[in-house]
Amino acid sequence: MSESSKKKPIVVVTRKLPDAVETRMMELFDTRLNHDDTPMTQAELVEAVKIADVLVPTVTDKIDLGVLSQANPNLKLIASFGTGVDHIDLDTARQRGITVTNTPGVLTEDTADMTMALIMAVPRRLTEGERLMRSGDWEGWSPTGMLGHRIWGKRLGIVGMGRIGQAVARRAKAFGLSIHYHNRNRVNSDVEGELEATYWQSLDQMLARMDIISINCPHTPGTFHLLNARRLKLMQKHSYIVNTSRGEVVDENALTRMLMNGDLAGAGLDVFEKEPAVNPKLLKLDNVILLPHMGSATIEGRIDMGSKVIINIKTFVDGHTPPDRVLAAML
Ligand code: 8YV
Repeated sequence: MSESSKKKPIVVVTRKLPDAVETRMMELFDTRLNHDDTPMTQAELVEAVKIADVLVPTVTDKIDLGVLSQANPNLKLIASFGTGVDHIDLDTARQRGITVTNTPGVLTEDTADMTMALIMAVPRRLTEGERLMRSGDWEGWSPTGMLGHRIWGKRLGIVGMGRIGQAVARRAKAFGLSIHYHNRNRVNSDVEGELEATYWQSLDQMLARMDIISINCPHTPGTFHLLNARRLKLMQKHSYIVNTSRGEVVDENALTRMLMNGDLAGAGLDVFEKEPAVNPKLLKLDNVILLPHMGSATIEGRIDMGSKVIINIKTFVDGHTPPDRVLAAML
């Protein structure tokens, strides 16, 4: 069969992607789009895997055993639109011979920007100030009005020193923060040297000494509630926590209790344990900035993610190993 007469693979895309990405997918594959962007139910995901050769899910789709066990035998690739793969049951996928790919690298800088924005915004009370302006209650400058805490000279502890953690560290260093980190493995000495970073093998020890903690590790079975109630209690009362990774890494209820009791100074949260649900008590706290999982939300980033998805699918259907293959052992 000639290349052009080969049957195009059926690619089911679960959410609306940027037009440029969708158009290219339509050209290359037998692509089924979700024009109105309504998140799929588990039943709809089951219907999708019954017809798909390739599934393109996002973080909002739970690709679990229930879904994978109904997949048609032609489903050979899950080309996820995003870097985190905690929404996919990787073991079941592997057992069923389904390759999984993601989109690493292209959202590093955007996510690091958002992390830095929160590291600045929480201690400097940015959104509180903005709310005051909009309320019409601002009575003008005063020497003790809206006092926050200085960023420069503070200690930042990064939990997870992968691509995003390192990109956060580069920014934070320029803002005069001293860089500390905890990671499964120590990063190479050139990187440590460039960042003037201090490695803590013990997360507990690091937590107890930092002014700001930034969560930048993936959510895996090993990092679920890594910051549990016990560890959160190790943090100093004046310290802040920022999470742009996954809500599941931090015990959200324990964190909320500590923020309510004044056992922590504040938090900047872009991710939540049960998205889109948020612990309602968090909404009432002034010392917390809440964002709707928008760490990587730039049009440039989304188009780059789409390009990666396309390259992964194209390479795979052409019979090669896709560049961003995820192996459970990598996590
Ligand atoms: C993405 C993310 O927007 O890529 C990730 O892991 O958390 C987000 O920045 C989302 O996952 C897309 O599926």
